Amino acid sequence: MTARKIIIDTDPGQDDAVAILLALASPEEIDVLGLTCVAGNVPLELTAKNARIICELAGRSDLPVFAGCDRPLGRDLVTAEHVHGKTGLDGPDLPDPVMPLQEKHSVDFIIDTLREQPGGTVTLCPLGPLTNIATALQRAPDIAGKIREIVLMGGAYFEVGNITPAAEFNIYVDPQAAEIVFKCGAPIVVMPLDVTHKALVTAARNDAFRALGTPAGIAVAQMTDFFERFDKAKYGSAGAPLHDPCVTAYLIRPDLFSGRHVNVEIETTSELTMGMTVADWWGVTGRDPNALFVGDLDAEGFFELLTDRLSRL
Ligand SMILES: [Ca+2]
Repeated sequence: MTARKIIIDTDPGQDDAVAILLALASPEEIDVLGLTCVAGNVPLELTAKNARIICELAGRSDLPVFAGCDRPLGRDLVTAEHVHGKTGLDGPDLPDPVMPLQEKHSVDFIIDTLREQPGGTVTLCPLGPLTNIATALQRAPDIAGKIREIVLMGGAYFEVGNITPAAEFNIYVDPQAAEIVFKCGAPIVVMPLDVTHKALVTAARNDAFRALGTPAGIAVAQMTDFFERFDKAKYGSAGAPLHDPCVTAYLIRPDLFSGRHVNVEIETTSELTMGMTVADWWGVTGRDPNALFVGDLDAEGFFELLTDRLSRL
């Protein structure tokens, strides 16, 4: 099997960091062409910095990192320092990055890469608001047919929202962008809260990361220590959900996940339910399926994979 070429579009974020580390630790399955940063959990300046901190933690200062859109298409930016801390990567004490940020804009990198690579070979992996991806699709509609697959973290249906009662954070921040992406015609796999809330870092699982004794393992344990306080208090759960790593784990072990091909529409007008992912799970609308909406995962298998791969870094 040849490694799958991907672009990770990201707003790190501790869980973005773990998703990126998992990808970089898995070169047999995943060939990361670049990281494109977007405003989301924290403003763009910080996500572009955090992405480089993570690359350097993984020993990959050679990887191109791009800055992209600093605000949603049609709304003011909403951030999530209440979850991720002031830096977006609170928890471990990691050094400022030395590697440069690329001069090219994230959107241009996405467009150029999809045009330069053979059609159907590049997978997009959005881990934040969909602003960069939607902007690329708007500016260069020809790229939609060249995308192998979009595997994204976002949305919620049975689990309902986390930033509002109806909406998940990534989709809520830029619902107009999400609508463009879900209507673009490329194959889409969605990791909604329905599945990511089952990827819980329990104390034993976090101890396993820490016990790796490597800089990456210890940093991941410290990141989880930081953001689990929020989730434990909010949900009363046994630990924090690792949202974004579901995306990169799916690329390595799709057999760990299960879901349904359904129609997903995005609410873009109602202030009450803005950003809701209306998933036609029961097929009641007659609207054509446009996404694989994932609902379950083998959590033990997921954490075994993650711990094993992190041990390589
Ligand atoms: Ca994210």
